[in-house]
Amino acid sequence: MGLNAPNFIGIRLSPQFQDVSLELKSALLYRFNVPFKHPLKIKNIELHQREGLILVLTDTSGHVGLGEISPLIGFSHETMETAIYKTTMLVDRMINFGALIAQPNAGRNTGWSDRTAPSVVHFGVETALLSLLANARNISMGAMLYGSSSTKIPINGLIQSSLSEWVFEAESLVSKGYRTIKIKVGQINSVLEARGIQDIRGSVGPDIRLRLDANRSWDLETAIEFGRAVKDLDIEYIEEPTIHPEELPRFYDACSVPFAFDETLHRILDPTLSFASYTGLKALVLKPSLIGCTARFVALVNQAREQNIMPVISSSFESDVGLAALAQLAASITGDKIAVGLDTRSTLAAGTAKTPATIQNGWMPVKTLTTSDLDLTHCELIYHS
Ligand code: OSB
Ligand code: MG
Repeated sequence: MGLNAPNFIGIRLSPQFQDVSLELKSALLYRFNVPFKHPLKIKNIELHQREGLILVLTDTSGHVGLGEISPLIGFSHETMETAIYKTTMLVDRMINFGALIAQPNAGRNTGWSDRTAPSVVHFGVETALLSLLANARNISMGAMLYGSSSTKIPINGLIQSSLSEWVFEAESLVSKGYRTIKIKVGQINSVLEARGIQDIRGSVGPDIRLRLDANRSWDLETAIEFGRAVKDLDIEYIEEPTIHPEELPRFYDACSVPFAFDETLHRILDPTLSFASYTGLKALVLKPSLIGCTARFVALVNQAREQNIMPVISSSFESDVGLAALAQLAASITGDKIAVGLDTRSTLAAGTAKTPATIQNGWMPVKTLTTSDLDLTHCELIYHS
């Protein structure tokens, strides 16, 4: 990292963007509500629709940036009302602030930023600003941060169905071209689930990568029992197998199945804690809308890279606008190298863009979005300035 990396609203940009500045002119905030095709069950909560906000920022030169702010019930700590309140406050403050200018080496607060804003608000507002800067230069927002970007990214196909459909679903994902599959476990009996994973491995063969996610469903003993039953199946990693993340090194000691942090990264971590002390830690699953501001997201990516841990960008069931931001970030951070967790759009019956980024052969095309790409059918304008 060059010392002279320009810092824009607390985000370190790629060194060629020393002279970046913008002055916001106006903002529109839409509230959307789209149904899930089937009720989505996460953490014992059943969701029937996805609600969220789409932020459209315009600067004084007429460039536009889009962002999405969609708190996920059961994962985000804030309600929609708080998100709306914090977003409008932040946007008002930015508009009144005047020119936002990148500063060399700036580590300090820029004056308008709100340290108490929820991470989902940081994600939406910061990606809207980055998307504006990127649209003005005809590049992707990942390139604003990292200088380059791939045009498509590999995706881990997601299996959330019940055990009896796992093998069918896995085969169907493989026939569609996915090379990495993620299966949600920890839903029913762990012994049966371990057998289900054995069946999946038996049917997809050795070349497909298998990731598992237990969402902290198990006590240590159950996790180890499950781990031992799948340890010869070449599991790439299992996300959050135990209720208490402190127990993960013991889990790995007992069964040698690599694990990943996901939920654990959604709270403030002890800054002296090193990931290196977690033997068996294979990946950080990074959901930018849940882990804090972009600066923290970038810091976690860098920490992962330094310690040879895979950064795996993942969605929180955002609509098209949020997914486009995540895809652009992933395209610059892991590019065509690491399959990422963005196979969530197909759970929604509708979206916020006219043409969603369809996954083909297990790859998602990386697109930038602007106002003409928006589908506002499911949106209601709730604020403008
Ligand atoms: O536990 O990984 C999770 C989405 C919303 C909330 C939690 C999770 C998820 C996903 C996203 O699984 C898809 C993926 O990571 O492949
Ligand atoms: Mg997870």
